Amino acid sequence: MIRPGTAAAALSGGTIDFARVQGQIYAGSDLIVDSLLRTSGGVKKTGPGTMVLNAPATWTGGTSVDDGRLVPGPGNPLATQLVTVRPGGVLDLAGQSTTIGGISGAGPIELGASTLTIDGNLSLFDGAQLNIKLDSDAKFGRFNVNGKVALDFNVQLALTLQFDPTDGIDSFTLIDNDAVDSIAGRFRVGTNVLDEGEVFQTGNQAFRISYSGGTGNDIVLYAVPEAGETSLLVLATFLTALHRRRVPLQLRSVG
Ligand SMILES: [Ca+2]
Ligand SMILES: [Ca+2]
Repeated sequence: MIRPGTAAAALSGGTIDFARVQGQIYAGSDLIVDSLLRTSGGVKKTGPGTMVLNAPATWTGGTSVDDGRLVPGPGNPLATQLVTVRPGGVLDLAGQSTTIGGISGAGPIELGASTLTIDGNLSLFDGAQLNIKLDSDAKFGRFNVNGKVALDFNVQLALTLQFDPTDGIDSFTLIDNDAVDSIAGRFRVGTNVLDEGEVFQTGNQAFRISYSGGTGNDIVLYAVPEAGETSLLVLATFLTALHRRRVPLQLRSVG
């Protein structure tokens, strides 16, 4: 186990060989890892601090984030890793798009407005939460999955809206799922599980969700008018029609 303590630290070069033992790296504060880690037992990130991995992860046995944050640095260091995000940990893209070999998640993933490409399966479980920013109609957090997508126990979707989308025009492909396999499971917002075609509200914006959007197996959000706007529109149309028909209102006493 490597434990630099509570000060910011760096593993700045060479190779650290854990042999067949799991490499546990405790980050009490910010920890930059430029050293190559070698093990066949996998690597586990613990401690409340943020570990930025800059060296390519060439070990076997997988990677898990048990506590604190794991940030993949530039150059797709986790491109061949299956990353397990445990409930106490966070996988944080920190503003950078990257490729990861696979994700099995029961903790939060901070996508921000970046793209996370998965060269394998995306499997999210109870406790998983996707934090996604919509900066514009072109820049928003999303997954490109070259594998299967499973959202078990209804994964929490937390959107942060940074602009005002155009109703009926703007759409956001949050999960671009390759091939023809359909997505298993559903998103939820708070306690509301989002069914196919359901409209939900984020701030002042309403979205309709589809799990069969794009090429037929992608999760797409469509900007739509708010429920209030829709009912006002319906009421206005009704009143106009009533006015045009000039139907006299008949009052009838009861009893
Ligand atoms: Ca697709
Ligand atoms: Ca697929």
